[in-house]
Formats: sequence, structure tokens, C-alpha cells
Amino acid sequence: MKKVILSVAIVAALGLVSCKNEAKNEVESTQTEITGEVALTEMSFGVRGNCGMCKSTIEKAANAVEGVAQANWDVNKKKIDVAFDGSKTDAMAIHKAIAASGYDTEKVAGSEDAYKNLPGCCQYDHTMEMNQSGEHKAEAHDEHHM
Ligand SMILES: [Cu+2]
Repeated sequence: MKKVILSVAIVAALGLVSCKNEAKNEVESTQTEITGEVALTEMSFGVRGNCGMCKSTIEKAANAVEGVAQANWDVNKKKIDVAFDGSKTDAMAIHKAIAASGYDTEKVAGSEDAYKNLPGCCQYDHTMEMNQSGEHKAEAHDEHHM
């Protein structure tokens, strides 16, 4: 008799676990639907910078703009990909926020004061080409081997 009770308890416990999993899945899919309803504007533009620290500063500045959902700066291409809610912000606000952190964008020159406060390795060349193909590094690598 005890064994029966025990197995009933196990079955009940298993049922509880699977119910929890289902509930979790429902929440996740609802969240996906909600984000799917917001039409995000995606765009990319040139931003100068040198390294991984530049990347975090640039992305942090872009992400701090209300309405920005995603920001990803490419160190090789000197270019940022952003996704934002066009009803909350616009491209120019993102350009300005990045410039305020010390970095030049295609449209707005970086703040000189912020630039001076960047770590030495991050004080990029103001004549640096933006929107590069990203293949320069690979080519240089090949030459090195020859
Ligand atoms: Cu840097």
C-alpha cells in the first residue's frame, strides 16, 4: 500500500514538473510575440574606434539612448549596427550619443573632451576610414605569411 502511495506521489511530482515547464514555455513565447509587435528600425553607420574597449564604450553610449534595442560595433569594419524603436528615438540621437562619448560617427564629430579622457589605446586616428569592408585585416594576415 505504501508503494502505491509513493508511486502516486512520484507521478504527481513528475506531472508538476512538466506543468512548470509548459508554463515557462508559454511565458517565453508570449515575450517573443510582444517584441515581435514592436517594429524595430535597423540601420548601420560608420563609427571610428580602435579596440574592444572602444566597442564597449560605443555600444554603451548607443544602448543608453531610450528606444535602442540593439547595438553592435564592428572593430574591423569601423561600423555599428543598431536596432531601435523609431517611435522613441531616431538615428541622429544615436549619432549624438556616440559622439558625446568621444567617438566620431559619419555625421557627428566626437566630443574633444571625452576623447581626451579615453584610455591611450582608444585615442583613435581622426582620419581613420569608416565603413571598411573588414577584409583589410585578413589581407594583412596573408601578407604576413608570405
Ligand atoms: Cu579602444
